[in-house]
Amino acid sequence: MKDTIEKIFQDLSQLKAATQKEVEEARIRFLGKKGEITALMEQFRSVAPELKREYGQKLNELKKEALARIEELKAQACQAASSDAPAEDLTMPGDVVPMGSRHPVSIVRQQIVDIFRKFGYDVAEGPEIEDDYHVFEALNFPPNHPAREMQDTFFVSSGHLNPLLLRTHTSSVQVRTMETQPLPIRVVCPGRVFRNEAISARAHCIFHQVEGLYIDKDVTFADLKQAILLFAREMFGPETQIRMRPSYFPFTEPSAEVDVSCNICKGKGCNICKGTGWLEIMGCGMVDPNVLKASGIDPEQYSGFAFGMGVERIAMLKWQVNDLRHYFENDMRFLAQFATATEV
Ligand code: 2NL
Repeated sequence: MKDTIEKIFQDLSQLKAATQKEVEEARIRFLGKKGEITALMEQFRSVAPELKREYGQKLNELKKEALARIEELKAQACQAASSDAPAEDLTMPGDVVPMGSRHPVSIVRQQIVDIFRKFGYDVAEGPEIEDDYHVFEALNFPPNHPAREMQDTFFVSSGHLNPLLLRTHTSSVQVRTMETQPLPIRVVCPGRVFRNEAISARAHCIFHQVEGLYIDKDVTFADLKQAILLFAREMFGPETQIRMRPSYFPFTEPSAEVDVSCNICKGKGCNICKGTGWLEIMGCGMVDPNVLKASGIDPEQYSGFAFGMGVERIAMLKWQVNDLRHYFENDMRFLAQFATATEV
């Protein structure tokens, strides 16, 4: 046994293992279940009692030595493995990270809002889930108006007195502004709106609106016309002309649709303006006295105008996009065309 111990000491001192695998093999050879040192430990049980002390010490030393040697070889193998890996080539070109850009609807929404901010309007936002009162009742919709039907509006709850629904316009935010803010009011309300409509090239069940409201003493239709003209020239260029056609909304009286002169054909008539020379951009009107009254404003003392436009529609005119669905499909080939240095 003594000789075997000496022999293993010697083997350990000459032991070589270059890789992790070889180190593991060496560990198994000496210390595994059937390893050489493990076998000696077994034999030790039958050693004569007077020799137990001497052999016990030697065996312990041997085991310690084996463990230390294997640790040493393991560390060397680890180091070799990492220094063998090919060095990073610091001259390689970096990964190309594609530059993101704002969504075209977001760019146009911001442009519209910025123009009105320049005119002194505040910006207000409000909840997308609203109640019947703020979307319809306070805006002078008659009780059986078709917009209040399931076919036109997404209902969230069926409570028959004041059901919750997805707002069909951002006028509800202006109603909340009239209820809470001091007069005069000058506000624009951008946001998502929802209508229960079949999706087509010209309609979508979710779209974006910017509505505006101005209430003060002696606000007239002439003020409305001038505000819209200035907006149109900021948005579509200084040569832009506007025209108004009579229309109807429950919340304004009188009401009008606004067209801008087609800046593609300069009024001559093209396929964008369908040969008319005009493009419809928004609806507007003088706030109906019933709407002012409902929110606690005296229509004898105050008057106001309001307007509303679809952001996707303005974006379609601005970039001559012929199908609304492009704005919702998130096809990178479409979206990447709107990246510009000033707008990202
Ligand atoms: C359109 C037409 C419009 C309004 C929105 C409004 C809001 C209040 C009171 C009165 Cl609180 N009116 N908003 C007025 C006229 C037209 O939108 O075609 N939008 C896409």
